[in-house]
Amino acid sequence: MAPSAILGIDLIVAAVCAAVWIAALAAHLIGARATAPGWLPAWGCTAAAAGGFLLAAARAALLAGGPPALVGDRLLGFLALTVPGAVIGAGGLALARRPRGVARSIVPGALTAAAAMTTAGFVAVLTLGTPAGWLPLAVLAVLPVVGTACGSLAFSRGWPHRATIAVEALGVAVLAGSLAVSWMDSRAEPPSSFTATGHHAATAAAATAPRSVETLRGPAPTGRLREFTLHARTQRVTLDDGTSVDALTFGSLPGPELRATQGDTIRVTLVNDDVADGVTLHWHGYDVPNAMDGVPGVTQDAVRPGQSFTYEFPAAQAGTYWYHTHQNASVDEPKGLYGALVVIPADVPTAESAAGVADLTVPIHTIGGATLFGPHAQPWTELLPPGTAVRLRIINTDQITQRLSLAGASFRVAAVDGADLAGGAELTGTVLPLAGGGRYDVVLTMPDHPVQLALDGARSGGLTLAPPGSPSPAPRFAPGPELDLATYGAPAATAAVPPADLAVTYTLDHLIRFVDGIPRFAYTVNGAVYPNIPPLVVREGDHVLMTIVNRSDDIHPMHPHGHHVRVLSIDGQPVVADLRMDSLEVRPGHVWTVMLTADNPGIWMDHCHNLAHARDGMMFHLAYDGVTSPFGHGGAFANRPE
Ligand SMILES: [Cu+2]
Repeated sequence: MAPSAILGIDLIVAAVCAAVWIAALAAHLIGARATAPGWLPAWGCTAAAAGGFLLAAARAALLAGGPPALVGDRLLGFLALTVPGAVIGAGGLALARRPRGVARSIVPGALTAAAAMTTAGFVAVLTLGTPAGWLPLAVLAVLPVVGTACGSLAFSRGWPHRATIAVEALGVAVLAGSLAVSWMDSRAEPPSSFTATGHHAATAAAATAPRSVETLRGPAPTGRLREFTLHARTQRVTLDDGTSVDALTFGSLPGPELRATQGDTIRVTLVNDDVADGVTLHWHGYDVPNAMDGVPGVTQDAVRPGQSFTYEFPAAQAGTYWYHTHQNASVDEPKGLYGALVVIPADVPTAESAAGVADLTVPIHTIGGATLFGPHAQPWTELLPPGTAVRLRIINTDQITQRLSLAGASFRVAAVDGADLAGGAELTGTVLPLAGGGRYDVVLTMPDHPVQLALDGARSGGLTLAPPGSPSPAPRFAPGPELDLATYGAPAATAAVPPADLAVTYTLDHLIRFVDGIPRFAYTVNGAVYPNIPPLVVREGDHVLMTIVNRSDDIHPMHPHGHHVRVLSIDGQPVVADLRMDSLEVRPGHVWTVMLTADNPGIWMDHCHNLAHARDGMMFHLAYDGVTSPFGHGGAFANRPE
């Protein structure tokens, strides 16, 4: 069984297990009344208790089959809370079968304890996370005892008509316990702590002098200077299907495509006309100097209405990238503050320089119920003569994974996340799953009939490449097997993977935590939420082996800023090619191992690019030893990086 299935079923079984013990307690309490039917206290209790035992056995079998890294905390909560609760409850019922006497008064206390402890066992599933600390577990274990004591007291004082006190005390105790656990794990580290920790602490004295992120700029401009100005503004946009949306744009929807040639210098002036939240420009996948990364509160202050900010960086990497605001990004990026950034290798023929070449950028974005392919909500047709060498630069600017089909021609995936992928086989009918924020460059030779790019689940839209004069039917998604990035591309020399200087594990989860002081079902990294997730502190030149474990029931497109990582394995399967990515589609239950080479000093975000997940906690810093930031969360500029 897939680990995500184990965790999901365990959540349900734990809830039902708690429910049947609460039912057993209720049967006993109601049965104590003179008017209750005689079978209720005897058979009702016994049946519920038997159900509780069977469910506990089911949890044991389920968790025994899961990898310890994924189910360790579940086992801990199960063994410490659910099992003792079931034993105490069943023990109390067994004693009650003896002749009337002292033993009979044990039953309500035992059943209250069973209900409280199995409920705490369920709460542990929602709150503990990995690595599971003993302290939160101890808090959860103590509070059922308090609830049990209060409940038992109600009986010993002869308050059978107020027996609901027992259940209420239980509920209050478990609620208090779960909030206490969530609160403890929500305040692990002080925010903005970028001092060296872990293996570097001993050598921190030898570190370079402190440097501010503001000093981490690129070299003096070289090559041609490519200058652009982007005006961020509120705009009502009429789409080509006739509908209108209230958007935030960089002048158009999507923002203008910025194109440069490798070796140029890119200079972009961002002017905020009237976006009240403030804006920044983050260059997604482009490994810019840190001061140009556009993260409010880390590398700059948000650009308020009427203000401007100039970004400048060398066009060192060729490939397909994109830009978007990083201020209040979970709200404002989906509204339209995004565009494509394309850098062409200096020696490659382009549509401008050579005949028979087509190079189309296809940012895909969902807004107001419409799916945009580029600027088009309606099906978009491009007329191309047969034999044209086509490159489609597909960008997923949405939060979720998008599944694309390309029908009518065989094709190759030539680049992933902007980085060339050599030796990929020709594909036919293969579905391309693309992570939020991710990119594929797909190449094909135009046949003498239409080729259609379509999105799974889209109500309209899509791209048709059609020979002149041929009909162009509306694109439809064509199901097929999915591209497996682990096996695609030419084998890379495994010897080229350097030994790791540092190994870290990040466990992604969905747990109850306090975010901005409010308890929520949050997205956690190692049990904590931003800004309390300890930063990953590295030194220049470090090779960091990162293991990313997804224990939640959502896909998390993890996005390290400023670095491409080399992907070593996906869900345990070694990656064949030299695969470099910046947007990792970590699916539920999957484990990725990647190698990050610390070659771009600064303080960088590493976060889930489902931006709502980032807002709800799934965001931390990759900080180079000795780098400091004068910027902060909130403040006069209301910096909100998520
Ligand atoms: Cu996520």
